[in-house]
Amino acid sequence: MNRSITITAFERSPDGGKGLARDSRVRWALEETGQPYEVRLVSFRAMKEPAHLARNPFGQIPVYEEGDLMLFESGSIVFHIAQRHAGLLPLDANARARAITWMFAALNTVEPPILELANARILEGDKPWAKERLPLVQDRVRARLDQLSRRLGEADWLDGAFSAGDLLMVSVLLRLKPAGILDEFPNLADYVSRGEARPAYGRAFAAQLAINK
Ligand code: GTB
Repeated sequence: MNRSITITAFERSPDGGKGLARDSRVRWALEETGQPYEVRLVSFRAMKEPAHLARNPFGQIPVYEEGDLMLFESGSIVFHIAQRHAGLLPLDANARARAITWMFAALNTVEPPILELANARILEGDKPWAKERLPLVQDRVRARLDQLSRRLGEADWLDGAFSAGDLLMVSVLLRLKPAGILDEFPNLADYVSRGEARPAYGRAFAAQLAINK
């Protein structure tokens, strides 16, 4: 059986190669675990057509194909990669459960207010109520970052060695760079920089940039 890996990414990412689209976290996980992969590029129009909807019912990227396995949802894909290949989850059962908890925390607790902020700035910026709402949304992000910052403290990573939890948390926090809020929390800004300095992140970033520059 053909077990080669193919992921689906934007033919042209709206971020112009900043690496903020969610194929980046999947590329990063594949690079951390040393898995070669191919990329299928899709246009916004093709994403809503039946062929792509069969791969992802929400008409989005990323999609992951490996033999007869087809997955969507970046968190699920990173989890799958981390379970199948060494390097992203500890072997000790309790440490593994905690790393998985951080994966969920990144996607379920930290990413939602960050997405809300991105929507408030980009999609709703021209609405008459945008100016009033923006500070509220920014403060919700600050409240989460404050909690995360206190937990991280002076540690390099969230719970011991770098894990899929850090990979997702750094990926989520990267989305804040354009808003400038990350710099209000120096230990989180350093945490993100440590993630970006990983050679696997560098390879993933360069691969998406090569498509989008
Ligand atoms: N929960 C899903 C997952 O984690 O996989 C969400 C997937 C998702 O939102 N995909 C987006 C998409 O396909 C691309 S990543 N959108 C097209 C559509 O819904 O029609 C989100 C994204 C887009 C653009 C930027 N940017 O320009 O900075 C950043 C992130």
